[in-house]
Amino acid sequence: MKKLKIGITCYPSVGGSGVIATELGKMLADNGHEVHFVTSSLPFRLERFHANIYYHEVEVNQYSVFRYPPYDLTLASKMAEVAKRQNLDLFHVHYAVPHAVCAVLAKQMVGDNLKIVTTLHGTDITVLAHDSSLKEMIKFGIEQSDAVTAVSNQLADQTIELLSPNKDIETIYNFTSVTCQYKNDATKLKNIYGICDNEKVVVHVSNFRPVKRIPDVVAAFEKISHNTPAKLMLIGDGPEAGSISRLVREKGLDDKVLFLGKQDNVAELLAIADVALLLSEKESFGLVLLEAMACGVPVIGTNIGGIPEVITEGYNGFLCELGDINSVAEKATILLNDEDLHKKLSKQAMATVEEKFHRQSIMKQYEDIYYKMISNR
Ligand code: GMT
Repeated sequence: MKKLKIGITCYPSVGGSGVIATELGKMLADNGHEVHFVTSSLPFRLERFHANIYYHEVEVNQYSVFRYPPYDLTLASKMAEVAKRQNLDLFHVHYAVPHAVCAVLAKQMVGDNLKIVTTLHGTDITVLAHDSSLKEMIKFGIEQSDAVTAVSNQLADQTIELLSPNKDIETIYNFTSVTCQYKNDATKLKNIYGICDNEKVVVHVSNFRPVKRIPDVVAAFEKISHNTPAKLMLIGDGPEAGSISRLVREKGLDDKVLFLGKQDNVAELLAIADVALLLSEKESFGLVLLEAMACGVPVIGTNIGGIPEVITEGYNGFLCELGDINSVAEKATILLNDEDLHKKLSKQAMATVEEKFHRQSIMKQYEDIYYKMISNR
């Protein structure tokens, strides 16, 4: 099979979509394809040299004639320039707005041979598609793409329901490159954070947006800690960080909650966790659930969005209804105090990652789409 020249555009900062775009790019490069990232800064997991990977920075200039810097136009122009110069076969963009729309513009500048694959990750559908000023633009980005994927069936269905696009949307699940490699260093790390041997570790990882419902995580942890000696690790940062730390203080939980901020290598921290909580009100997939499972950590999530496609009740974790703190605390308490059950779910969680979300098989699904599009040229 001919190796491809693939452009990738994503949000490079910390976040599941950037992680997926970067890890997929690395796997494609390992498989012999030439991969060109066109982004506003270096994607955070692309820190080291990687053969077959090139990085093209989008530099947005400030001109006094513009009230706002023209990021989207500069990106489209950079995508066209790279596509022409490197003779790219396709652009794989993450998010319909602005990235798919920028790719459409780039394609118009370069010619029809450049194909566009758009992956929907959630927010452009679950939030922006409700905004009438953006709805038609999102639909346009989807319809003008040569192929469109969504990270869960629920997101694909929701997109069709909201936008009725004249385009098929294929589900390709997320995957993770995180592995269980740090489990043996757990005691050392627990000592560093002052976690006693008898204490269980509950973890939540997110970008601290209101949609993640961190107050529910804190409330559930408070109930868990009544019966079970435990610590809560909060990993990440974002708009809610200040109010959450006030909430923790008001509840008198200061000595039980660790605020660890943004962390590049969550796998090391997940290695000391006993259960991960993701109690969001919107979540198209919940990549952090998969990362926790890969580290053998059973998960508890809300029965929302794509989460039920990741969590199988009683197999790799538990599902609870949105806001049902009592049920979260009850299920977590059972899990944390039943060693055999915990062992079984931990093993099954790792098996889920290998079987349903296997990284190589997911890369292959993307590759198949790329080759199908190229063959239609
Ligand atoms: O959850 C976020 O706010 C970040 C956002 C992103 O761009 O990374 O996450 C979305 O994409 C992830 C990767 O596909 C999914 O795992 C998240 O569930 C999705 N977030 C939402 O749907 C809220």
